[in-house]
Amino acid sequence: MAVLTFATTPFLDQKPGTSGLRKKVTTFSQPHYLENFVQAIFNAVPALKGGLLVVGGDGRYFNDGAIQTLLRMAAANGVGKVIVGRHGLLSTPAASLLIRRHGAVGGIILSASHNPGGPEGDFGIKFNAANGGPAPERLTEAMHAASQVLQCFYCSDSQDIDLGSLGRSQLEAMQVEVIDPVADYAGLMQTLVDFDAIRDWLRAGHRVRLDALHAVGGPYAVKLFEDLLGAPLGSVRNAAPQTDFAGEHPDPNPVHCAGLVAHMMGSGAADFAAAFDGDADRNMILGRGCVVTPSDSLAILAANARTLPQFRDGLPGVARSMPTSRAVDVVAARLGFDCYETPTGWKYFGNLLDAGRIALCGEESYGTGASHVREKDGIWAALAWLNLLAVRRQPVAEIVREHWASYGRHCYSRHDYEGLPLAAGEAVMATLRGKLAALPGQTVHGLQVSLADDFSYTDPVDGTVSGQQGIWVALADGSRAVFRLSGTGTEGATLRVYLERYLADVAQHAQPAQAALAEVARFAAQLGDITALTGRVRADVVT
Ligand code: VG1
Ligand code: CO
Repeated sequence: MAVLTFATTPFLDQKPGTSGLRKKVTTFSQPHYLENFVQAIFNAVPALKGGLLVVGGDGRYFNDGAIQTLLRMAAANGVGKVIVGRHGLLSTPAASLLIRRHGAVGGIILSASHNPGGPEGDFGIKFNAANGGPAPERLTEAMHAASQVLQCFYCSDSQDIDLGSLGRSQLEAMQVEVIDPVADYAGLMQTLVDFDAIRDWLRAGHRVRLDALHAVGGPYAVKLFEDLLGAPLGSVRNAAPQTDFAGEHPDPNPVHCAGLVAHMMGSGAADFAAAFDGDADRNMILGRGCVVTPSDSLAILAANARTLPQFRDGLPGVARSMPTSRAVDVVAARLGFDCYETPTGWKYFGNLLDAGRIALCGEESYGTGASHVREKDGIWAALAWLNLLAVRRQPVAEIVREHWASYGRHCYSRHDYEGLPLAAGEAVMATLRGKLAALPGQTVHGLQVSLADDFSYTDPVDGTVSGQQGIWVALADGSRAVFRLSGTGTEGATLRVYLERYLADVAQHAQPAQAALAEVARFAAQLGDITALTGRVRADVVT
């Protein structure tokens, strides 16, 4: 074995987005592309020399080869020890847990999360810091900067490591430990959630359906829901991780999980269902005859926090990303804890969680999580909901209705315009920015604007300022429209339009969200000049 030095030249596009560097597999498999970014990580995080690194991925196409390269480069860069999941698998929340539990300097997660996989699909790589959370902006900026001046990378010429069997081996001077990807995580869950209560609830005849969407959540879900909680075999669907997610989109929302939604709307529906994304950090919660919006899910978990052993002592505070509905704000105000509004992306919750200011947080994009790790956690969210059902002994739909009756309903929807030419996406944002100053007081499509701004966030813990995080427009009737461009896509631009309308009157709560939001949707489309600037008359994905 020998450590070799390879001369290289920078790739100009190695700038991490909302959650790591995501590109097409075809981009990542160019000579030196992966190696350059991995070397940029090592250059930006010198503490990895001699330190402990956690490595794993969601098992998508390119995962296997990339992990071997990563291990050879880690050894060549002097990493002391690597902990890696068997077969190179780790869900994102499990990786976060391992970093924290073993005192690692950080972790490298190979995932493009909810993006499609396969040779024509997407791949991604992200670095999580010692707190287990996604690298904060200053660190991703340092990685990007390192990638732009890169002249060489270091790699061992060793053989592939056998990742199929548990145990320790040596690669150059680096120790490699292959671990069971599920064990620590399953152990942690049992300290947070009342498994006995859920077992009783299941024994009473309640049925659950969990859909892993052929992704890494499968083994975790089988262990927790079937093995440990005793749900019948087969309760977890699509449980075997596949490199191309069976050609499907591993994104748990009603559009990409139409079959699951149909089942839950039908006569033979289970009592509870959930689906997870490619790296198992997202969740969609469903009950018989209902899909719970992620914003409502966060608010309902916050309102019922004390039913969960993890939150027995109550919540210090909660946080949501800016486009997430304000349903949780209303709960926080009534129950008397703080509520923070952060930019989109889990990295912004890290400081608040570390400082103990919040213990629960979420995003409208089917992300919910808590202080037990520093990532959103799909399986945990499903367990927290089951805990709630086991305590309240009511159907999901009834819990949601009662929540709305008590707090009012925040009707919510996200309209995505995908695969736009970059210039078109940027034109919509520029047009909106140009209109901002004059907007308050104006009437557009019959709706009056009360306030509007380009969201800027000052981290209350370390003072970091993040500007231009999305344009929000608040209407006089309490509705809101938010506009931003996706930072996880790999093709052109994706424009996200987030719509919210507050209905206090219980007599209005039963209406379908799209009907309740129709006016706000027209307002937003007109304000952003979306048809004129993009040529699109309607959104591609409405969730
Ligand atoms: C999207 C979501 C965001 C989420 C991010 C990563 O980002 O909107 O809320 O944090 O994906 O989630 P964007 O920039 O495309 O809107 V995951 O499950 O892909 O790690
Ligand atoms: Co994800």
